[in-house]
Amino acid sequence: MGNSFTDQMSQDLSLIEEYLRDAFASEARYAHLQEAMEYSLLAGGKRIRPVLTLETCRLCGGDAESALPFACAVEMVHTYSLIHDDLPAMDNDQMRRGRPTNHVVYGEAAAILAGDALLTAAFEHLTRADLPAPRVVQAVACLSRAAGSAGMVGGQALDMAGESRTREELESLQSLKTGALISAAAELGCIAADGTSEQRGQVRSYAQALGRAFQVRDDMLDVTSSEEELGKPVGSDRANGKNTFVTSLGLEGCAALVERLTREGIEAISAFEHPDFHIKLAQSMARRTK
Ligand code: GRG
Repeated sequence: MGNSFTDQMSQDLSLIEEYLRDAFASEARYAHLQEAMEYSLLAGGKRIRPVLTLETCRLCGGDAESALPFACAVEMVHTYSLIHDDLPAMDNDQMRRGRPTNHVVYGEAAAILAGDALLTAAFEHLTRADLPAPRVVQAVACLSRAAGSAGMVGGQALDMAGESRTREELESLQSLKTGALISAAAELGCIAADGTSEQRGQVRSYAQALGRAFQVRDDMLDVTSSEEELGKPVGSDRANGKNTFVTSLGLEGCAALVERLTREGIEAISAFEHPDFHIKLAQSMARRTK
């Protein structure tokens, strides 16, 4: 595949950045609302979820660009979740994506509204895809389920409950809080391409393994990385007395688990004819340093 992983990734990233930059640019500006939305949405971020949508669409035989509104809708939901997660009532974090958090700059009320508006805009953007209506309906069903009480918000509620938990409980909390949206990102690509239910199952298995590895790696980086590298505070899990994969498995155990999950993900995606990008993505996620 040579350098084509990097080329493909930069091509996807330019499409995503351009779409996100334009998404609210021509809207009427109400107080600081749109500015606060764009402050977090355009602050960088790895864009793993929208890349997964575009590439999974391609993997299932579709035209990746047709999935761009789906891809960016997921990034809007993700950005809203970060803004709300950083609020004083939740994690009370001061830095995110290398800059002061949304509420630190715009105040709590504006940050809540920016998150609300990004969440609702995501669903409007799903409907903007130039795809047959039944696929758009499936996309709405997929994203709403993953983002809501049966997915990300449910996981966040468990996390906020703050009880000490076993490793199994931690796994199921994380699969809701982080895994559900990562899986939806990939499934939306399959939906855009009108993939078969068998393909959707394979894509889901890949994304679930990737999501689990992603979270374990995140816990490792909270211990081994720096605020400069991550763009957000480190050591916060330990400071908050949180039970993490590192506290239950140690760093070496975590590294082994990331390896195993990455292998599982690669196995699931290898059923496709051209899985090269997804394989490289899983490997680069396992080694990520931010
Ligand atoms: C507030 C409803 C609500 C949900 C919050 C996802 C989430 C749920 C909170 C984020 C807390 C957190 C740090 C989780 C660890 C894994 C994770 C989702 C990290 C952030 O995602 P990245 O690394 O971030 O993809 P970037 O900035 O690169 O997009």
